[in-house]
Amino acid sequence: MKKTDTVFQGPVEAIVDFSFDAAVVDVFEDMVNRSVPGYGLLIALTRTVTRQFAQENTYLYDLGCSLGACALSMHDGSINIPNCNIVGIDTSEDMLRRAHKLCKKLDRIEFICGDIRSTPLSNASVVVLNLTLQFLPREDRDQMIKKVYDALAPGGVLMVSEKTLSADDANQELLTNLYHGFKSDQGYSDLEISQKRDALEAVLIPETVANHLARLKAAGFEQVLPWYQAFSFVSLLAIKK
Ligand code: GEK
Repeated sequence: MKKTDTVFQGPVEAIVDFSFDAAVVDVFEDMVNRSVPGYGLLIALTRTVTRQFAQENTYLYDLGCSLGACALSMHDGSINIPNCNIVGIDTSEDMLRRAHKLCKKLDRIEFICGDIRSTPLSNASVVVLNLTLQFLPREDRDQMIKKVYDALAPGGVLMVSEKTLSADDANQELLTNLYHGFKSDQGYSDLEISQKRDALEAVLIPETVANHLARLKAAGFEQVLPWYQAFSFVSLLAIKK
């Protein structure tokens, strides 16, 4: 059964940087569903994108896989494609311990505990960075995206979903207020919302959609498009021709 996220419910004396530790893993499904507007839809549409782009005899990568929600969708979306194997990669052992349990009967999915910046990727047709790039230091992001481009076969796709920053101050303020409204609607108190925001401040560094598009194009992706948005959460597709 899903446990309710109460990580930031009580007053925290000193805010420490957010991390994907055992306490977060324990409530992760509840936390991500109540904190990312449209999370369930993004996961469901990963299956649709996979069905369109997965190629036989290739790997499908879920980078920063957490509990493997995208890996599971990629598995379902590639069910009729011969010899497609799914690889989920995450640095958090606590996450992967649970991901293994959730996916243990599916022999096409494997999980690797490692840093996506240094784990080799190759022969890919679908790569997903769902809410993960935002946790890498900014200076490592160009190289990460280039590495994905190099690992993709022609016709392959990268799906990047991120919390983004608006280029316009008034729009940023409006989207922030709407997002806090969404979190209140999910039952989070003002204290929980502000303590979580403070804990994420130094570790989740959002960028503008224009920055993301420019980086994807600079890496070589020939077709790049935003295809989904819920408040500041935006998803982009980048296709290698
Ligand atoms: C989902 N994609 O449910 N290497 C590997 N993993 C990393 C790294 C890194 N350098 N940095 C962070 N992570 C998931 C949700 S959560 C997003 C992704 C969120 C991992 C980190 O351990 C965590 O599991 C994940 O990236 C980010 O669709 O909770 O907002």
